[in-house]
Amino acid sequence: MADPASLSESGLPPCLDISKSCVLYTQWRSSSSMRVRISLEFKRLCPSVHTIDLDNIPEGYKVLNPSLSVPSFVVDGVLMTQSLAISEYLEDRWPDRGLGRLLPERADQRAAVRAVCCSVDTAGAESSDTTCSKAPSFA
Ligand SMILES: N[C@@H](CCC(=O)N[C@@H](CS)C(=O)NCC(=O)O)C(=O)O
Repeated sequence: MADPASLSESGLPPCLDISKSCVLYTQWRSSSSMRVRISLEFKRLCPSVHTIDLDNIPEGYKVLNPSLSVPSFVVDGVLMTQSLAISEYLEDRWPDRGLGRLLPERADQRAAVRAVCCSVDTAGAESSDTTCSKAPSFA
């Protein structure tokens, strides 16, 4: 937990600029991308952020991530995919940053959190109305 003396005017710990080494590729209607954005916000980390239009994916992104999905997180040129894996990477690399831990200390409690994450992930994969490309467009 952050030392109260280190909080900014907003009451939140200050952001750490990681934009030189970390890039997030995201999409506003992507629940998986939202998961990573929440983890980054929780850790108060600010990567470089690029929005990918999933209906018109740029050629460069197709080369970067041939699965053509978001989120992608690139650290020092190394591609990471899968929102849960990216969130656990953030936890492993910056365990005590920002608002604290994403995962509890106790092994049984970590298992419980991971079980919830897996069930949300599975529910998303099995539900057709969470397919991002089928979400309504308001443009
Ligand atoms: N299990 C993956 C799911 C990634 C995924 O399916 N992302 C969706 C957006 S939520 C996507 O990019 N779909 C491609 C499309 O809609 O064209 C994760 O958690 O990152």
